[in-house]
Amino acid sequence: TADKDWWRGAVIYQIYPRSYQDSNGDGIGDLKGITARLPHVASLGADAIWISPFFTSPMRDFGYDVSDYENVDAIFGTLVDFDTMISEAHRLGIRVMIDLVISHSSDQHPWFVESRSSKTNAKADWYVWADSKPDGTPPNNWLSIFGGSAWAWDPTRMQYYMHNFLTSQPDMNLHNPEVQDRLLDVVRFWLKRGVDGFRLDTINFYFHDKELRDNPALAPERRNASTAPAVNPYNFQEHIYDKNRPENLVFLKRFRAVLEEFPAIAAVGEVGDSQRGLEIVGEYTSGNDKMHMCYAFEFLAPDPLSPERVEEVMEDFAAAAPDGWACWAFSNHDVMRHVSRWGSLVADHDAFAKQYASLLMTLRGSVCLYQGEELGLTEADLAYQDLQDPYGIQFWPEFKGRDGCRTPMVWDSQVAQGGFSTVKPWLPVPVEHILRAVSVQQGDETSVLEHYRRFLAFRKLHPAFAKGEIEFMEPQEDVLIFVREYGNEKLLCVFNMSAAESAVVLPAGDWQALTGHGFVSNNYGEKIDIPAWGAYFARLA
Ligand code: TEU
Ligand code: CA
Repeated sequence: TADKDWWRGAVIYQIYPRSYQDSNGDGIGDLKGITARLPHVASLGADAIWISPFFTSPMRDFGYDVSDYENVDAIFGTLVDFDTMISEAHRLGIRVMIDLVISHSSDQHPWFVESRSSKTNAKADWYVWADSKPDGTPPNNWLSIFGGSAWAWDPTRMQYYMHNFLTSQPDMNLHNPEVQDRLLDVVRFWLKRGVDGFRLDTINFYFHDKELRDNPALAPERRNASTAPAVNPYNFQEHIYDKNRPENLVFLKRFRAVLEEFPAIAAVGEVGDSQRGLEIVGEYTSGNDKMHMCYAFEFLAPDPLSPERVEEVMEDFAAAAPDGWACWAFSNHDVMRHVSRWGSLVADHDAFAKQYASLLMTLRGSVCLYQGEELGLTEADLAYQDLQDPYGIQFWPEFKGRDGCRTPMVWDSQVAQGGFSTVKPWLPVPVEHILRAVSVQQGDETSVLEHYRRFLAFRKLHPAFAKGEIEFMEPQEDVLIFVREYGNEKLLCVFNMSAAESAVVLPAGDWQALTGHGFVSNNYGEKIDIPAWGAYFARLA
């Protein structure tokens, strides 16, 4: 597998290991469980998996707080289980990307334990430490995304340390070259074990302003309510000093050079920024000497996708970075599942889920799918007592947190817990999910699952979808129309993004139908009637 460019246009299937498959009856998913379910990923046609963190962790943020970067948490298994998982994935033709969470570590990490022990220890400068203001308050106005100041007081050092997320997630000081070197060794550790790439958590948070300047307030007219809910004061600041620093570009080049020591490795960065997300994705991916690809939160936002919004996001990105590369996703482990987020009022749930599946599969860029999306799963409606996510517990009930998209995968409608576990799982399995289990949809040509399989194959068959130029036509009512072009192939894509049938005039040309869904007809002319949530694809003869 020496295809260095495999990532360009790839479909990456995200696995949240706690919730994929429990193999030992403790109610929590694990690596052996993932290995057992890899044939499902292969049958879907995904090119790679991205596994959310499985490293040793006190699990305050469910693995996004790492206390040993070079080991597997006992709850998930062992390094031997990891090796078995990789070889099985490779045998099935699936590449493996792992989640690198190096902007912060756990406060239980020995590096932080040492760093906080004094101002003079060997790792004293490995984290972001600062004195209080004369009146004892934190050094500046930086905020934590999970609530409150970004600074926590340490009574031993008599200083504050910085944390962008939980107080148990202290921010590492990447200005220190020793820290960079050690983290790049972590990267080599996993590359030697055979991984094919990384997802880089909070990649734009790596560096902070050394002068610790206050972030300016964000002018109300610049607030983006759709990507940054007003319930969180974090969204009232312009984040120009606590993240998005220029030093990061230099570090990302160093990081990339390490990847280049190994064959055919790829990295996707997570850019969390509600104002400049696409621009930053452009900065980090242009030149193909930093990140291979990144994702921002534009399509992970609460706003329903109108034809105009799809065009705006795709064109803004192209303008920000003509040679950059995006990775699009509609769902992940941090946001409400998109069929609930955008389609809560839609009567024909399956048609809606299929529509968005085919849209995602025909966009220029790479793609991340989130486990359960291929089943059309809805956001689970959990009670407060069921919550595990500290973010949800903090902002309940205005924001319900991220547990609703993290409930267990459903495999088999005939057994308890949908086949995920033999005991009560760490989060409940919603009854309505059982009706959408893999066993129910498998082999049913009308199912959402079979639709995903068909459209992953369709995307692979026509490289114009992943790589071609994209040209938007004027939307007709709520119908999104674009043309994709690559080599000799020109493809027309038409999506009715509404609950009403629409008559659409096709652009001039001898369009020959390839496929469609939501309707059965072979009588395509220059005008087609396209039903609610239907789609149509044709190729220029
Ligand atoms: O998320 C970073 C991030 O920006 C999130 O705060 C995101 O905005 C939020 O979850 C949306 O609801 C990454 C991980 O994906 C997330 O699971 C971790 O909690 C976070 O980093 C800290 O490591
Ligand atoms: Ca388990």
